[in-house]
Amino acid sequence: MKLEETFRWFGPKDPVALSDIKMTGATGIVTALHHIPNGEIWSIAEIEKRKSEIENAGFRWSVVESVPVHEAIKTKTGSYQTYIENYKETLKNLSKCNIRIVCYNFMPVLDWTRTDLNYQLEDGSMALRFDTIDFAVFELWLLKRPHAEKQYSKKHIALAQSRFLEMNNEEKENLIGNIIAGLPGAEEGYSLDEFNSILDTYKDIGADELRENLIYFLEQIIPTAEASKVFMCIHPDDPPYPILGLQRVVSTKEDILHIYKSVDSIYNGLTFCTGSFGVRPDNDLYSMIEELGERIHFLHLRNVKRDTAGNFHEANHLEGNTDMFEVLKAIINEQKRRNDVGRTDFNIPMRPDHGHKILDDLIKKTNPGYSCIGRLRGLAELRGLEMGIRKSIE
Ligand code: CS2
Ligand code: MN
Repeated sequence: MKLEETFRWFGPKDPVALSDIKMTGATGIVTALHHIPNGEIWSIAEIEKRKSEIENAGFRWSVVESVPVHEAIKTKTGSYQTYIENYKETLKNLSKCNIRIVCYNFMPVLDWTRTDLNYQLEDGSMALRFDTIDFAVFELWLLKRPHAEKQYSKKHIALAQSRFLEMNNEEKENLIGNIIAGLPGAEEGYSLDEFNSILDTYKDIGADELRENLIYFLEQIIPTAEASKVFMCIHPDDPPYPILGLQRVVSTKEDILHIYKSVDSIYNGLTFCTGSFGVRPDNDLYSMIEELGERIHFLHLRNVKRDTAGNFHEANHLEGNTDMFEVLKAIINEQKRRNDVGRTDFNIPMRPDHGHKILDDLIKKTNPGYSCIGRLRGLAELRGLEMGIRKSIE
């Protein structure tokens, strides 16, 4: 009943090659056709081409992460119906190629967001970090988002102002790039001017409207997913709360239960990301796995270290605020439940999500968060923890 060990690979241009991933012990690959513009249909030929690259290297293409959701669908404007029909065609084509788990997210405009991509830890490794004061500097003085100050306390504004005054131009450019250039796997990157205009498209979209647009999207595509036997699994918001005046509605257990109930199908499922959910101290990950487990089709296991001011950075996989022992115990209980009711999907694909830059990662070009050796360390630690738990209960 072992979890399927997977590794994310961004395709032939990824500085981490399939031959590198082979040595990590992972057997499954998580990837997407990142070269196809957001909203276009993925043809069978393009899917098969990528699939054969993966299978020729001795892997299974276990999960698509992601088939991106076009902004027009999230705002339910313009050609959203066309993009929904295209999404359905992509799902049918993936099914014809026997690829059956599709991750996606519904974060408006920005995908996962960090302020620092090279946060130095005391052991010399580098981590990704979200600093709330730096983020305020970006929003208030670099982006100059109208009325943004209303969302900050006077103290926060004062702290951000003094940090802004200390920053040189290179630091300001770096901060802007980190936030809007789009991190790996994200759908879009923007210039500062483009960014302000696209934020505007969401000015009348509050949490209720965004949630309605998500449910509408699911009501349209889940019947196709069911017919094609493709398990959809939404990835939570990262960070898991509204930013830049943009709402986020996939951040808590209640958000997921609403999604589950609105389209009641096993094919309307979840990517359980301990890193994203774990940013919120009010998310009890262990009970969330118990309650949401039935439709968890994909696992991102990583850890974050939070402070009381809302800042966080990526921690080593077995450190940070989340007890990964308790997480894996809860996952193993879910696997047992599936086995007991005769479900065969208990080898849930898992990936070590992000990793620090360590050792040679530090002298090589790597995608932020997607180093080779740092992720390898995470995978190895998770593998050992899972084995220890499994053997102690067998
Ligand atoms: C990660 C991201 O945010 C996360 O937890 O899984 O790196 C993910 O790749 C992006 O959201 C794009 O899918
Ligand atoms: Mn994740």
